[in-house]
Amino acid sequence: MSTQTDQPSFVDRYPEEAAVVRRSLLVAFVMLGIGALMGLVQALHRTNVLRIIDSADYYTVLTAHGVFLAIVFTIFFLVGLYQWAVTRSLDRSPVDIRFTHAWATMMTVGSLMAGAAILLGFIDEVPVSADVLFTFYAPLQAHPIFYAGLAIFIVGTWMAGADWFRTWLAWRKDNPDERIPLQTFMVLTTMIMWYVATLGVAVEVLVFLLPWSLGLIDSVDPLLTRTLFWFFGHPVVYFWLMPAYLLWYTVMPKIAGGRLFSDPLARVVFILFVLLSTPVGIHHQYVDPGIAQGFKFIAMTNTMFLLLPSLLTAFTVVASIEHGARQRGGTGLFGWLTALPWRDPAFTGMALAGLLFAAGGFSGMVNAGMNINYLVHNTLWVPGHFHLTVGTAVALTFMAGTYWLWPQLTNREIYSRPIALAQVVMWFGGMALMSNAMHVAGLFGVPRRTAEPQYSFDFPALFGTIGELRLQIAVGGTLLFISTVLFLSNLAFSLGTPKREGFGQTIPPALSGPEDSPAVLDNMKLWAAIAVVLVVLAYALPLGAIISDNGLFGVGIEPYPMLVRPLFDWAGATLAGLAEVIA
Ligand code: HAS
Ligand code: CU
Repeated sequence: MSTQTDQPSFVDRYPEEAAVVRRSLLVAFVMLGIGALMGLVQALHRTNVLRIIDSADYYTVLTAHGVFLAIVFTIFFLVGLYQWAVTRSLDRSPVDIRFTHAWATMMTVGSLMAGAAILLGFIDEVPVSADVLFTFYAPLQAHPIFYAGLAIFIVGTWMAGADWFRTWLAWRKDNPDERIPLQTFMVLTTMIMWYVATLGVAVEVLVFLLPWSLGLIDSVDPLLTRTLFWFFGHPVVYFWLMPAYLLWYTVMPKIAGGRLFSDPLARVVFILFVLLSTPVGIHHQYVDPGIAQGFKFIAMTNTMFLLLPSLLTAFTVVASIEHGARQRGGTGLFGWLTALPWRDPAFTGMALAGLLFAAGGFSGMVNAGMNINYLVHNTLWVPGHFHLTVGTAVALTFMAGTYWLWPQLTNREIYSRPIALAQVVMWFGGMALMSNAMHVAGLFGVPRRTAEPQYSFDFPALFGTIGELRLQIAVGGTLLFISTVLFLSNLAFSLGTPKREGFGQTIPPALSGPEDSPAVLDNMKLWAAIAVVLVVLAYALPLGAIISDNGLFGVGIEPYPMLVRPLFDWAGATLAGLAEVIA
């Protein structure tokens, strides 16, 4: 958290940009609150501890939980953080701040549309619902407002990326010989990955799901739309992770009292994500019929390479905080650990997030193995995995990062440091309990995504091992909910702490700086081009095979007449009307 400094804070230097960042974070936190409430409801429901909803509404709750947290909370936090990072590291305002407001508004409107479509599902009298879960697989179908909202939200993120690229290009004109500052480098590489990845979901939604839910086409092919979804659905997990990595690489060493160990390694890591994030999506489809084993094998191999950037991150980030600890007087092989600023919730939150990510990364490796995946796929193991990754590595890092960032955005201290510390520790404890139990329950075959998991095993077993796991999940989920309430109320009270000066922060240069890294690393065009080639190699054949087997809209369904049929109907009716008038 902030210590007194004589630097002007971010909000003093860039008041309007700080307002955009604050607003984005606030939207993120509102979504976090709603999503967390849904999480509590479903954790207690499916463990049969407390049932306040009808099981028929379970998918509405689960969809709200997944979309509000995994899509809206994460991405709104990302755009706020990245706006801060670009402005700060280039020391420059956006080229046109109206454009910045425009994308923030687009994203908000899109989220409200998709969110409303989901929540209206609770009201039986209203014919709008979107109980399609956060993966919105066909043949589950949502109201068009859901897909349209999603599309608008994504266009908003594209505009945000364009805004940051524009700012960087303007900066480059004035600083032609300088290396891209690390934080901006991270933002730009993340966005290149995002542009490539979102092509899949854009085609899925605009060409298939939206026209289908509008009734313009009769059917879609579930395999094709799923494959397009996972084209996007794997890289989206790095879209959540990369802003957390930005905080781990650039902020965490600073809070630990040290410096980033290696700027070149950090650049290499982000480039590896650009190259490898997308050509792996089929690892979510190992059990899908209709995709040849060979393509699944290629996806598995690429996934194993994709472990590299995170393993490099584990090394670099731990080395950087060890440096910090030694600067603070820490000694010994492991003794330095005690010299870290454990009373600082920003540090402790990020460090605990990293620790649980080591476990989440391990369960990711298990998922990625084609043969072992058959054991865990569609079981509670998978939610166990992603609550450690997106639910902790990402979400806890974002909350911890907020404790550090918020005073710089508002000139107000966080209301209570001890509550903040308790909050991050409670998240760690709750998640350790819940995720571990989910992993184990998954190995017992307990399925994911069902309100009545007991169908899959004997009721008496509920009182045995699985019964205990059930309680661990309920207790863990409750702790997570309390932790979220503490986070949000601490922040709400921080809105009222007195304003003062002295919250400015600088980020010290890396031990091995950009001058040590080859200039080619900054060649954005080159990496974007290679990324596209790899995606084409990984996806052209499987997509081609699916389309040649099933057609675009399902076996035996001719897309052409279907797409133009409404047009024909309309033209026919008009002609008939005209003929009548003439007669
Ligand atoms: Fe995953 C399913 C494979 C990472 C999220 N994943 C999911 C789903 C989600 C998700 C949401 O191959 C479910 C989707 C659905 O609804 O069906 N995942 C992987 C692999 C990785 C991985 C190989 N996943 C993530 C991340 C996510 C995420 C990151 C979100 C942010 N995942 C899969 C597969 C499936 C899957 C299959 C499909 C399963 C199925 O059958 O449905 C890797 O990227 C993981 C690499 C990570 C590591 C860990 C490195 C450790 C670090 C810690 C450093 C420590 C620090 C602390 C900083 C190798 C970096 C220091 C502190 C001190 C005090 C010293
Ligand atoms: Cu994946």
